[in-house]
Amino acid sequence: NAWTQDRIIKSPFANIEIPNCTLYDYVWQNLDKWPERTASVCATTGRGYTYEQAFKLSNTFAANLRIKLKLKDGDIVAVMLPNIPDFPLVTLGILEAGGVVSTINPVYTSHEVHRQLVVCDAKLVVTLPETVSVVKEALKLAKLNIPIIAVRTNGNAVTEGTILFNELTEDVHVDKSCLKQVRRSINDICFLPYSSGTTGLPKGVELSSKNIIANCEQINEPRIRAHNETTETHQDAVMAVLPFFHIYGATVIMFHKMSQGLKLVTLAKFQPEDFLEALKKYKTNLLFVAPPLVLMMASHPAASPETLQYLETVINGAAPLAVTDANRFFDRCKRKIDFRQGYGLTETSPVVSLTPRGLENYGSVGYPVPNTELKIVDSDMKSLGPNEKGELLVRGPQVMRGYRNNVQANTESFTVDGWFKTGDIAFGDDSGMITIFDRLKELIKVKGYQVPPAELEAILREHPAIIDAAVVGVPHPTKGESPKAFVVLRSGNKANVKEISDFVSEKVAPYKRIDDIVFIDGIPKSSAGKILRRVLKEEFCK
Ligand code: AYL
Repeated sequence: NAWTQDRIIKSPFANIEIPNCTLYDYVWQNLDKWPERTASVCATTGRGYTYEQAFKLSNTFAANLRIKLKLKDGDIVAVMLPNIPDFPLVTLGILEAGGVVSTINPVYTSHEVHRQLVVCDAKLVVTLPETVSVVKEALKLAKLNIPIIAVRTNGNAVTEGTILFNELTEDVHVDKSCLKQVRRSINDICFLPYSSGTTGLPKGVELSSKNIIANCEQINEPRIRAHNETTETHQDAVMAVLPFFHIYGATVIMFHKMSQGLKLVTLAKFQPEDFLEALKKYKTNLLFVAPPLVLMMASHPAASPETLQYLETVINGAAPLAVTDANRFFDRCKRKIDFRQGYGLTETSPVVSLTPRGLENYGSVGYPVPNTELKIVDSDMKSLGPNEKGELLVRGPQVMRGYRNNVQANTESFTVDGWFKTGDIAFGDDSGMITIFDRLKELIKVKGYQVPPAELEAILREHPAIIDAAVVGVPHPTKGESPKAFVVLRSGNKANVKEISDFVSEKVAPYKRIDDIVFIDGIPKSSAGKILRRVLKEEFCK
């Protein structure tokens, strides 16, 4: 009886209460139980912070954001950082100061950063010395003049024209009373990541404290939680290789695991050897992954049973995983591992469903987490029953308030009775167990990262020789998918694949690059002018 008479799939787990506090208070709620424990540590340098240090430095940072940088309640701060041990300090400090954190991928180009800064109206940017020049270029493009805070991870980095993070965290004499004036409540937006949703360009996803706290409590349900309790004598170590700038890393690894007192082992730059070495060195027993990482651990020569010996629980999410790849990984471990799968979206903070402990069905994404209802509908929005495939809809406290300043996208993304449309095609079995079958939306996922076709199409159309373009995702053996472009040249114009590919590469992060380009005479479109992506896929990608 997972299915109601109205064909709604209910969570098999008991409802949970959502604590009434801000995300900031939620994360630090247990601080006095483990002040001396390590909160975060860099996997390659060993630099890190205890919980008490992290709290104190972050608290001073918060006061200085109010005093020196005049941050006000609800101001947006762009955070463009890789996974460094300081990431939680930066984020929680901004939240404590009443700000909203908008994360940016640190491999973004100035073109991509500029777009996001303009759309989110940031008042401040936090980045590494290494990426200050990209940010400066982006600010120039955006005609913005806002302060840049640089987080130095080694003493020598050049940081001209920036404010140093450590100067804002270390002056102990700052007057903290300004923090009493912060007026933020559970329903206020506190995190603003970007997602393209079902169609178009990346949009700001408005997540409140309540959304994220709800999701932390949902994944803390005894049958689905992935970690062991922190005690006098025990602390789990979680490998933070998935980026904190993405909601999966932010909620599931950073916010939730810090609220539970785990040790975050941060890896700033992904190198298979460093990653594998750190798994052993820090005895990380908990690991969150996306499919390409599973594939790597199943095939890399250094991924031995010895290297993998401390892993107890591995949870995959962000893109579909082939069961054969999961099995190859188990072969490498040479022992039984608690391996599970989660499903969700940036718009849902992110977790919608998870496989509970002991459910060995690696093709499924499990059951809806507590307080979460699902529905599967056909193209006329009629509800379907068990084992029928259709679009998956979600209702629950983790669903975003909406896309920032985008009435049209919000109208398209929610039904009138408040269901969020995921754009994924799924089915549920009699027990309510969900399997993701396909993607209805145009979004492409490369290594679990979003690649919105509309973004690449807009860049292609800026090329002087191109009159029209369309981009679709095609299966890729290691990345999951990769973008393939269809290009229509202006009559009398010439351009080759390399020229076009280079033109795009200059403007986008490496994982969005296109090297598969096909010239065609016209892009198939509907009478309303929408690109018929299915037609392109069926005609050219089989
Ligand atoms: P976004 N299997 C298949 N597709 C998936 C899966 C999965 N397990 N998880 C996510 N997707 C796809 O916003 C799906 O198309 O968030 C979905 O609409 O970058 C899209 O990715 C959302 O992409 C976890 C672990 C959620 C990870 C996440 C993923 C968040 C990705 C819950 O426990």
